Amino acid sequence: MARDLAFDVTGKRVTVAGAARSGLAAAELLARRGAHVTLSDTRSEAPETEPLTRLGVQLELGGHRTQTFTTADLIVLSPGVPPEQAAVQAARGGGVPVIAEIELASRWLLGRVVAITGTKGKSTTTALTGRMLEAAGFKVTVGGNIGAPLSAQVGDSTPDTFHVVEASSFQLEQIDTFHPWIAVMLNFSPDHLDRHPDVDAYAAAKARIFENQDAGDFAVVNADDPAVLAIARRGRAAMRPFARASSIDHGTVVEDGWIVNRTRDATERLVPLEAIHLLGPHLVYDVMAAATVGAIAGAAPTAMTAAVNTFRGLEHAMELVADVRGVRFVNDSKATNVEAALRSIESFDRDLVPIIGGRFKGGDLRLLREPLKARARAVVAIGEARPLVRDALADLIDVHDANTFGDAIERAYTLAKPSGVVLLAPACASFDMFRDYAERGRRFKEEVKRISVRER
Ligand code: UMA
Repeated sequence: MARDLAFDVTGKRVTVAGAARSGLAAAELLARRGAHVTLSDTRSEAPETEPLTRLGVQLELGGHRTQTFTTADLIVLSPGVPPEQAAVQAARGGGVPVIAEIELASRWLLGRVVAITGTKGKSTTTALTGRMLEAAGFKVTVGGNIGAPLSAQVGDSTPDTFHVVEASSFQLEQIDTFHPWIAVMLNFSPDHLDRHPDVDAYAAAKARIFENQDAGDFAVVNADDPAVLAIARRGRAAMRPFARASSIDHGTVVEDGWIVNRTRDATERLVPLEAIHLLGPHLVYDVMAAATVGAIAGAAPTAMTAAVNTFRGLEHAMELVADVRGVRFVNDSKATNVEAALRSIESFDRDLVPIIGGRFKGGDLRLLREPLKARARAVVAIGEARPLVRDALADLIDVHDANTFGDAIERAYTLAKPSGVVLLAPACASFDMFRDYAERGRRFKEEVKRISVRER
């Protein structure tokens, strides 16, 4: 499905904002397609741009110069660059188009796009969908907000490729023609309120995933989540719901221990629940969403089941790290919002010691009160959000402040002995202490390894 073969940047001046993963890939793609590219970043330290310099990409460091933006023919934003800032606004005001990196890449893709969004579970669903389609023998690329930026995948795109793309609100906010054949919305709850002005703006950004779809496309939506249904109803694509709690007469449901595709006159078995080896019952939804995509794409149930059977989950997403003298350590560093932490906490019955905190992004930490009361021995609070965690929970449950991340893990281990679970489920972003959630998760695993060696 060719997007816009007429889209031509030859000889055009293009400014790319943000010189990290997305920006570097976009700049390289643009330069290879003949554009005069300036890569602009607020940082002063130069990134690794040797191949780009050879392609003629100009580097502008230490801030976004308004002139670099207002004199461009096109601006491409990395997802982490807020579009409200002065240089971008000045250019937009002067009629310069501003697009997201996934929008740029999608204009040159030859294959079909399967885009996956939601507040929680995007990465797991994206990775699993990729595995299922691969197991079924299709040509697949996987990326976007997870792994390689979409711009890095344009070179591999052929008409029979499925591009499985994790799409965040930051990326969707700046699309224009981005047109998924299948768009998946897993769930919706408040998140990223440090970047979006309010929940409505966050929802509006997410809703854009359906915006360019038409009747030949599919919207795979969680029918147990009323917010998702409300957003998806505005679209034109054929609805393919999945649900566990609500009763639906067609779509993907669980029946007799199987994920099945129910139509008005038949039921097809897709994947048995016993093939799922993931910690956390909420992950069944992610498998249902992936199986729905697989069924639409024509993947055989046996291939999908084989992919699920060998899928042990993603790093930093309910990752079982170690069992140290009866205490289990679980890394859910990707639980960067309250809703995600809630699901993570609800995956355990008792003797839980969650580590919560970091940079608060909004949401209501008090939603954790009842689930914690029922199953946690204590909470260890970390980072900038310590006072917020204490205010939300301390009258109901012991809250221990930790000064360093290492202290937090030691303290949680002591509290969880002899047979509890130490769960890193921060409900917050990591940026007050770490580069990103992945670095936080890796540090957690290093500390656990140190404890495990010591306790041998
Ligand atoms: N920068 C500017 N101007 C600004 C702000 C930042 O120049 O106003 C510069 C920074 O100095 C830095 C660069 O922009 O050099 C960072 O850009 P970026 O934050 O977009 O980082 P990338 O490495 O390009 O990563 C982005 C996504 N990051 C974000 O959405 C914040 C990655 O998602 C994604 O994997 C990658 O593109 C490839 O597509 C990460 C993420 O945390 C995993 N996503 C959020 C989430 O999952 O919750 C949405």
